[in-house]
Amino acid sequence: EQQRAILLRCASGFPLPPGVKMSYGTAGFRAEGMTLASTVFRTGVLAALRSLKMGSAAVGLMITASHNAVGDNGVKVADPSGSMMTQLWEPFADALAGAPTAEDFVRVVFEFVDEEKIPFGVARPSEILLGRDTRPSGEALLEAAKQGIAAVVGAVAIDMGILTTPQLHWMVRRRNEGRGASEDEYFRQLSDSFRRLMDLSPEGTLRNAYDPSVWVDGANGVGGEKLGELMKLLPAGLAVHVRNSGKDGEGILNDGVGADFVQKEKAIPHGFSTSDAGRRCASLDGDADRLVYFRITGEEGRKIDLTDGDKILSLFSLFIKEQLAKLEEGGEPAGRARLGAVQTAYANGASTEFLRRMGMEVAFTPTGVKHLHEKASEYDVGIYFEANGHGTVLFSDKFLRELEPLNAELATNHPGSESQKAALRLWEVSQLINQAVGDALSGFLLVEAILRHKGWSIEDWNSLYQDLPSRQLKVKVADRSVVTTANAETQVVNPPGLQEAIDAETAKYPNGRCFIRPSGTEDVVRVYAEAATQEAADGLARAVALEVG
Ligand code: NG1
Ligand code: ZN
Repeated sequence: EQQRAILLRCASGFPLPPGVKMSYGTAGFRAEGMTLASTVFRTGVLAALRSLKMGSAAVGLMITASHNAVGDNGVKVADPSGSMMTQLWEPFADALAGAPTAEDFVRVVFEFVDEEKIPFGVARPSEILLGRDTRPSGEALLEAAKQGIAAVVGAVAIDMGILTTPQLHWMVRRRNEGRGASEDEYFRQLSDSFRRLMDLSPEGTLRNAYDPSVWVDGANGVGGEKLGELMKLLPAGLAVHVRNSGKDGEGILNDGVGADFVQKEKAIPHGFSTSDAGRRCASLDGDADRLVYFRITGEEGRKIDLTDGDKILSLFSLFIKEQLAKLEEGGEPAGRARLGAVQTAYANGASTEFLRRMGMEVAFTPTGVKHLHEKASEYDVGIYFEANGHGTVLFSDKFLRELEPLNAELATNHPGSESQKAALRLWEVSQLINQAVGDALSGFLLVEAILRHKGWSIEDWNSLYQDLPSRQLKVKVADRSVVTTANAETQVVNPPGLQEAIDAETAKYPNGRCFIRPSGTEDVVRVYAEAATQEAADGLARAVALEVG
């Protein structure tokens, strides 16, 4: 009863603005920053309840709108494992956020508490780790989250400061493993495993086209600054030049910069020019959970060669498969690990074909890392990437246990056999790459380590396969929720007749492929088309966009 009174009093301080309809979409709640205070307060309550439900394990609450405009903001919850909050709780999140009055809100909370048998008043405090990106609305929203957490008896907020999204997920996971979860430890783990991977590069590689200099577009967000800190710990042998780091005067968050811009527009971001032609460049998004590479071509009429998430997936798959093959040659059981790649319908068709030709198992899920992550965790080694550059590599406990004895042996038997070195490399990859969620900083270091290992330039990497020409469009509609899909979003179910119309358009184009789905983060329906030529892909996307809007 006391809890009910506290919640009611606190919630009354955060009324829902009229006309706001929130839904826990692809990546939490997103909206104009100033309209979000009520939603963030309520998400604070949600996070506290989630922790109570999970035996008071630490959970995370991140305030960010990723690649969206600087005026937007958003909020999402990380589960104790460090991954996205279970989808089973999303309907509750929607109900909480949508409750019209404070009284309704409290009623929804207590109905759910009963239903889920959430224990109030347990002895062990529930910890909610808080993070936010650099958006100006972040500070006030963080305060709202703290108040939401404070309104739940037994819950405590721990403010971890300004972070990348993957840093917060990493911290939550580490904290629940009973290991150090500070930012220093994050940087140390990444830089140590990167250094050891570099030390494991073969002596004389067949090719030697790797250039240690790389230029990184920080999207004027949190990633550039964090990369700057990480660089202080990196060994010589990698020269990182950060641009768009968000310092005063460098430009606006995600405005003509960042991974989303580079990938969707296939254009040169601000801060880069044709005088950078030929250089290996990378681009992070606003909260540093996406990574793409690009090379400015300097060719007439052509802006950049994009090396997207699909190519990162292909590079990681190739490297890991090679190391597993060495283990197998050495007669190690770990070499027979089940390796899988996970993609969405946005993956370029040429990447899927490349992976399959390489002998990879490829699975498809709907958009959103929560789906990809879950699928990838079914493999011994599961690699997932969205074309936009969000992804990581997941290692099962069973697989890591098989590697451990090999590592111990190597330590006492230097320099070790090829299979032992392969085991050690895979072990270091598992330490470097974020096991909680896709992480642009750790992904970046893994790309660099592999390119160096292979002695490859960005062109070598890019020529693994040629992308099929593609086009993505956004269509504004009155109500995007009228579009529903099935089969990993490749088929429209509603409105009736629309899929037939898309099929009819697609049939007009050789090698055509096209699908539409409502965005979970923006008020649009997305159209994706692929075809034999760029003109054809553009034409198909435009024709289908007309059917939609
Ligand atoms: P929506 O708006 O649902 O398409 C976008 C991305 C997702 C994912 C989320 C989270 C595309 C086509 N979609 O989702 O892949 O990254 O944002 O930020 O890039
Ligand atoms: Zn992001």
